[in-house]
Amino acid sequence: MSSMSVYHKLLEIKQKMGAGFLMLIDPDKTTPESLPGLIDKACDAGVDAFLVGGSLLLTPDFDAYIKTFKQYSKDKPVIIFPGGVHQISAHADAILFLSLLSGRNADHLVGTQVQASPIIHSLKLEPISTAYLLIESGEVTSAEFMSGTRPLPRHKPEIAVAHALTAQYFGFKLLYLEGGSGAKFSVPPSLIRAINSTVEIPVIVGGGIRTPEEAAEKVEAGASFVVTGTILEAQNDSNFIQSFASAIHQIKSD
Ligand code: 1GP
Repeated sequence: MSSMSVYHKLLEIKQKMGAGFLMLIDPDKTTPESLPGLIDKACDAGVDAFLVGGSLLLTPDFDAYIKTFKQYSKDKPVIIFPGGVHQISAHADAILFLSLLSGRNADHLVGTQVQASPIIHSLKLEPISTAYLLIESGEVTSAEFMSGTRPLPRHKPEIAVAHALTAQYFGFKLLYLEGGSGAKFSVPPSLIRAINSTVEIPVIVGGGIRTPEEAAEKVEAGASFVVTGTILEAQNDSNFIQSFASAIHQIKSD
């Protein structure tokens, strides 16, 4: 990795490609044997960076997992997407330093982060401060259940915009609109549009995105980054991953 921060690398990807394609890998859903092939395929097919993590994490040795991951990820950033304080590793390039701003559970707003900060500091891991907003997506998701918080209503953009503005005024660097992994319905473009026309923070959209067309729709609405996990794990096919990359990258910024 170059000395440029991962955050700036992400901004550069957005600037060059119009939007970035982030692939979420859940350590609980991959085996050490399948990992090299999967990462290799993803890098060749146009994935810009990897998010690694999950809301449960049954995999016993997260550190070793990330170390192995880094052996295959070439120059693509490996960013931890933590489900808890046990998902921190010095082998990653950065960590999304999340605050679950849509919820009112103090542990997820600031408590876990206070436990994690000294560890992140001692490991010299780059934290990327990210406001995490759960958006209602048709049924109870793991993120909703595990955090014990209610998601924001999907058809009340003014509530989501108020949260997004709060994130901006707090100084968060990224805003993650999350439908939840495997969500029935992904985040509506109308909501992304409302947020994007009000705040300046780059927006990540993920959860339940199953087709390249749906991914493109998020970018057209203003998403700077699109995350897909479940569908790529299920299909595990180069052409399919490539079609997502083309859909996300086709819309260039001015
Ligand atoms: C979940 O946004 C990510 O945190 C990705 O969701 O697994 O549904 O693609 P999917």
